[in-house]
Amino acid sequence: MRSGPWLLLEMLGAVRISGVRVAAFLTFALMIASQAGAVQILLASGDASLSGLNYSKDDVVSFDTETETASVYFTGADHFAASNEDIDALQLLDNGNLLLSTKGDASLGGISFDKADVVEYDPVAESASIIFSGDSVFTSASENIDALHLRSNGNLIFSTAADAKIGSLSITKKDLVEYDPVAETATILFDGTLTSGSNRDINAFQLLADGTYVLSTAGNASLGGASWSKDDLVQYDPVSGSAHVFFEGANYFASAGENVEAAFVVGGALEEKGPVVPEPSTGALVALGIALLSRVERRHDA
Ligand SMILES: [Ca+2]
Ligand SMILES: [Ca+2]
Ligand SMILES: [Ca+2]
Repeated sequence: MRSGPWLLLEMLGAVRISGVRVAAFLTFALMIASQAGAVQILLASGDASLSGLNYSKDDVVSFDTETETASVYFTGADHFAASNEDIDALQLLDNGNLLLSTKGDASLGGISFDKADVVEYDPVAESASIIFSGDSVFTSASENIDALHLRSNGNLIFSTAADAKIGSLSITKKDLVEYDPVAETATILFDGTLTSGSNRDINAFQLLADGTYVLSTAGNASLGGASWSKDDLVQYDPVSGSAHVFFEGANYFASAGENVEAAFVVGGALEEKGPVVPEPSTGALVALGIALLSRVERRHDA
């Protein structure tokens, strides 16, 4: 099946030889529109209402950026041993298991863990294992992991909810740390002093396939030309230093001041990078197609 430029060339061929050329352009415009920016975001927050869906702080919600609808992806009450647990970091693994951390002590899949731990949970088998034991890594006490991403090489990238120490390494809640569980070494991946704002505590993170970051913070923050609130999600390019908001919570949460505390973009890719460019509507793409068609026809008539 042809795609991209090849398909475009075939469409242009259809314009010259076919009586259904407008339909061809409409099909092309609709195809582009349906591919533009359709992303599934898994997220967790406090008890909230998102796009009309009421959910709890122990749930994971799936939000579709194209249809702007939300559905419950993981119902905490069906899995946690106790009610009112609070998910504060998550990642969906390729095998369907969830990596998560909670804001307090919790039990899931027959094991108990605390806020500094990262747990891998199999929601089908309802079994769990601790893949990162915070208390055996942090030199400081009572730490809380509030953002995480397990790399394919086995390293765990995380943030903490307060200043912390791993050996001689001092960490702030605004930083991202990469921990190598084999060498038992930790390094600062992202220096929180790069951000500005009232509360730059990173509380959601994902490393995307192209090397860019998904970030959220616990308050208002700015980085790379973008400013956002705690209910937003940002994509940051550490190479170019640019950032843009790709999920604006104020558009979808029923209440102001919600806090996205965990997020994972399914598939690990966002199509837009760099500064925010308003996405063209289907109508605009159809109009562009018709305008191009009339130019082609005029040239053909000349
Ligand atoms: Ca935690
Ligand atoms: Ca943090
Ligand atoms: Ca947030």
